[in-house]
Amino acid sequence: MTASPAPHWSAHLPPGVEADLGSGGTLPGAWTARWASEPGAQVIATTAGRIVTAAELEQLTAAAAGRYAAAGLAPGDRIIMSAGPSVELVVAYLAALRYGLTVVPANTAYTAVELANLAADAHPVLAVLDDPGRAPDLPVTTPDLAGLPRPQATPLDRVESADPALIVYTSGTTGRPKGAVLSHANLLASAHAVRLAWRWTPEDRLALALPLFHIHGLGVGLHGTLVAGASLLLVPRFEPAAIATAVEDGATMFFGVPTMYHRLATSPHLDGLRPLRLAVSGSAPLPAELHDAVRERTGQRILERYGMTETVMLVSNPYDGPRRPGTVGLPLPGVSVRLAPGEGGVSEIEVTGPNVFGGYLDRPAATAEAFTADGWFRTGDLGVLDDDGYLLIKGRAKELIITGGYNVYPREVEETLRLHPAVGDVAVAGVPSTEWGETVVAYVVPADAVDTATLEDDLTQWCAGLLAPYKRPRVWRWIDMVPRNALGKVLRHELP
Ligand code: MCA
Ligand code: AMP
Repeated sequence: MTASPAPHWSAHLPPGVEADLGSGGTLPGAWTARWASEPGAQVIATTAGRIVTAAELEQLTAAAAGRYAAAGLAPGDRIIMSAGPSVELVVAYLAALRYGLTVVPANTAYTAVELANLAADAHPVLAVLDDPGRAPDLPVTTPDLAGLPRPQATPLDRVESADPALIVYTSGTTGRPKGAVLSHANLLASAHAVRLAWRWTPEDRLALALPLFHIHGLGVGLHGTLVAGASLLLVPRFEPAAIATAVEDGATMFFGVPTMYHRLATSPHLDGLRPLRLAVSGSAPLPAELHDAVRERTGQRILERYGMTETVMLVSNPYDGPRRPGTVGLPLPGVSVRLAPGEGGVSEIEVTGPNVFGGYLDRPAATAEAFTADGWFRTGDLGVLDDDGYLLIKGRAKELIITGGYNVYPREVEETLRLHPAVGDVAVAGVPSTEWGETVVAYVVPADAVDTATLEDDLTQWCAGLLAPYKRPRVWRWIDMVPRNALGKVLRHELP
């Protein structure tokens, strides 16, 4: 067993600073303390010019919590949130946590079928959706909560640090989705860790163009901003030009997935990154060539970090000190990383820390499998440590495709395609793509001799009704047989 040599946390901390990763007790505890100390501080700005101060955010979230109470929701209830970034969505989200609800974020690209699968597992009492038609079987409201009764006075900020804040669904590999339950303590520890490591201060303004239904946008971008007492500029849709404008308007930080950096680097707006204090990349591997190209052309040294839904943020290149392209850096404050015994120097990354979740909702077997006997979380990622303790991610033990920062589980796509009568057998895999990191490819054995052009159209239609666009195969290959081992497991590396 190789453990990342201690003490690496100090590499992330300014001299003399001790990390108190529980400061504030809960997410609302940390945020409201900031709001009370600087009521006039700007917290949210929109590209349309709207400004929300700390005092306004306190009032807006209290009123929104009052609507949940008036609608008969009780602390501990679960609500689905699936909407594009807006002040209303942020207010509805923060209010839910202040009131003690557990939020289940869902991709806005999910079809009604995917949303229904998630609801069947999480049993939400309400869904907050841009398009209420997406959840015909649930009580729904839009992010402004206009569908709920007028607010009633209600106690706020009574949650405890061990209470669940988020249930984030990560996988459809076993047919049923798995919800990772993250407590206030887990999310708070990670927000403080990145606040300290990335020197996030109240003077910072984050250009936030990430979706607010994944940990990257929500748990790092939004939570980090609020814990730091900083502000964010909500960019409703990622476009290179919009990021350049956000920087002109005073953004000091930008967080993106590698696809976003690729698009910036191939646009006329890359220079817009130059004035940023910090540009962070995560959710998928950032090619070292892309890191180098951005540095050469703008001077910006993108800081790559590594995290997961179940663990929030784990490892980061240092703010002060060498940022090594092709590595994800050193364990963040509070996090310990080790490599399981493996062959050839590459083995599974295991982690522990206050940021690591307690388990999957109602899935004792999956939870037990996710942890080692001595309680470390198995990431399913493969890595090596360099001589200075920097972690390099060398692949995945889990079957997962990451396209544009979104996760696609080959099994879910295969099971969807197998239901089509013209499909005899099928395997799905990711192939390298410069823009997306990986692209989803389906290898289909037709059930009968058919015209493959017609079959491609039929299967494309089929997927459109059942799968979010990013999960749908972009390339179709017609094969005679799916390579499998003696146990029937698909040998993806043997696919043509
Ligand atoms: C959109 N499309 C995609 C993707 N996004 N296809 C594959 N992969 C994707 N990620 C589809 C669209 O539906 C459309 O399909 C076509 O691609 C072109 O869409 P386009 O307008 O170009 O895309 P976009 O809307 O600009 O989106 C690209 C994006 C987006 C901005 C890179 O994918 C994105 O926001 N990604 C970030 C995801 C994220 O936050 N991940 C964090 C999760 P058609 O042509 O058929 O209409 S991981 C996490 O949270 C952990 C903790 C971590 O470490 O961070
Ligand atoms: P998710 O389950 O959506 O939270 O995705 C987490 C997965 O994204 C991790 O297990 C890794 O496989 C991958 N990931 C996140 N950040 C990085 C990174 N910087 N480099 C490589 N893979 C990453």
